Amino acid sequence: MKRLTLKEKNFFNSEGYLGFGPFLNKERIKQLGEGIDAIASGEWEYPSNLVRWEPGHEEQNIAQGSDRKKFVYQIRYPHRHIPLFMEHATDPAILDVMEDLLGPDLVLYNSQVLLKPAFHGTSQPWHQDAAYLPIGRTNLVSCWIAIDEATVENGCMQFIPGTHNSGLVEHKSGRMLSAASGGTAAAVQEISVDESKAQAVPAKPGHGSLHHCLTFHGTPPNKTPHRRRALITHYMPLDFTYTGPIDDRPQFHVVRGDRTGEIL
Ligand SMILES: O=C(O)CCC(=O)C(=O)O
Repeated sequence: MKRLTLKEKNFFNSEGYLGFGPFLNKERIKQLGEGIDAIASGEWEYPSNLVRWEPGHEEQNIAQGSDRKKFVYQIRYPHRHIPLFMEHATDPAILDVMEDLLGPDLVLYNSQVLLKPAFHGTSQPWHQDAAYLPIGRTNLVSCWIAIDEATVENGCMQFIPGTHNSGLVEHKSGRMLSAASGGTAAAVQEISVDESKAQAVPAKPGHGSLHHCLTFHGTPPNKTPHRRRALITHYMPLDFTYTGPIDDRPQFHVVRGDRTGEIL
């Protein structure tokens, strides 16, 4: 074991999630937070089709300036466009934990930033990540890290323990996620769960949680004056298959093990 205790690993295997930290030091949290803000405010050039907006604020994508960042809901794939986020996705502090859960060879599937602006950050309905990810025949584990303190009130992660053993359940399509021009709109996928079983995992900046791609999870809306930004990276072993449209197939980076540096 590199970073987890046996008890933590056993908890993850039986419950399908684990609160963990710290992953990041203060300096790195500051750099990543500034990077996220620079993309969201339009200060750093970023493909507009990879930025999604809070419902009802799509028009903000053409406005520039510091207010713009108050309406960004999602920044997709930052590791593909900005070296700072690739450094994050390959940070040994994360990969050591992933190795404990997934074994010695790790492939980076993707990254995203999910933001919950103060007062109106919308909820992320209950779902399984596997409903969004066209990946077959493997385990996939997501690493969710808070950039701002995440509390129950401003939208921390919540999990339904043990649900990673349920297989992929049917999701229904909920509200639409809109992208700026050229981006793909997509419906939020949702399931109903027994919320009385939900376990909230609040996180200080730089701390977070790990979850299996079949674990039911979601986040409540942010009704507080405190914004909540989180950076999420997804990892899997080498034995994955890609089941999505061939034209959309991303590059999969091997980030740990004998084949580190290969692109699959
Ligand atoms: O950060 C959020 O609001 C939701 C995160 C989530 O659903 C995920 O990482 O799969």
